[in-house]
Amino acid sequence: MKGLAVIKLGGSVITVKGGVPRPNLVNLRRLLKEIAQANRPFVLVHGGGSYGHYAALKYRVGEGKGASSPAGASRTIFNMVRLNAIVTREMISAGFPTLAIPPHAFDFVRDLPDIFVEQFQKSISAGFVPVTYGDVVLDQDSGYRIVSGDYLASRLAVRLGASLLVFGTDVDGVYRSYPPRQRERPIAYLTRKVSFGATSSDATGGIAYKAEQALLAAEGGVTTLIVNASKPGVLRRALQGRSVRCTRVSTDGV
Ligand code: IP8
Repeated sequence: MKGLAVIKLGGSVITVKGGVPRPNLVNLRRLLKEIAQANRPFVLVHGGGSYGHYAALKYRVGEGKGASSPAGASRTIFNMVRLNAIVTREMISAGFPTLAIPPHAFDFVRDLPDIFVEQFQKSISAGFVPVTYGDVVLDQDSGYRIVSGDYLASRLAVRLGASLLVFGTDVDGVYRSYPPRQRERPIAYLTRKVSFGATSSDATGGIAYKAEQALLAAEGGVTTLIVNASKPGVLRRALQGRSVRCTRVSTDGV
């Protein structure tokens, strides 16, 4: 769909870090206002933050069926449902006719199931704004597994033919060093040839995984940006096609 933007809001931006799940309503409400100001069709994907990652690590859901149990997976799913209910409530308050599409209701063996993608197409056609999120999903090969919001955002952007994919994070982009040196600027154009600093401290692979998903979306023809959504105005400007300090993900090194 031409003009469609897929927006991934990172859990680090819309929740408060820590073992106790807590939303960051100040950021969430500001970002929804910015999205409204940008005035373009969009699909929202959100991450897990203190709702998803703490539970996923505690119950070892990311390590698969051998290490974890359906009971732990179920608690992790419930935490994400709680966060999604808050995001949905705030989207409705911000004026968006929101329709939540929970990944855990689908079988994700190999790739996004067609029926999942069709739910987005049908809900957009019916006038809704769809929202989905990183979750635990069924997988007929492995039983169940985690899918990250980054993966969903990247695959949905390609499959829905979106024009723009914005990863809203709490940093200005991807850096050559990890942790970034003082006053280091983010990589302006990330390609497969550029090496970057990365660590994996969460349940879904951190910045390296995000960069890979962003590269796959760019290779699928979607303009892809990694921006700092915790800075006021950045997401709005990115959605309006204005220049922002960020990492632009690219296939050809331009
Ligand atoms: O924060 C994580 O999604 P992400 C989902 O987008 C769970 O990686 C359940 C940890």
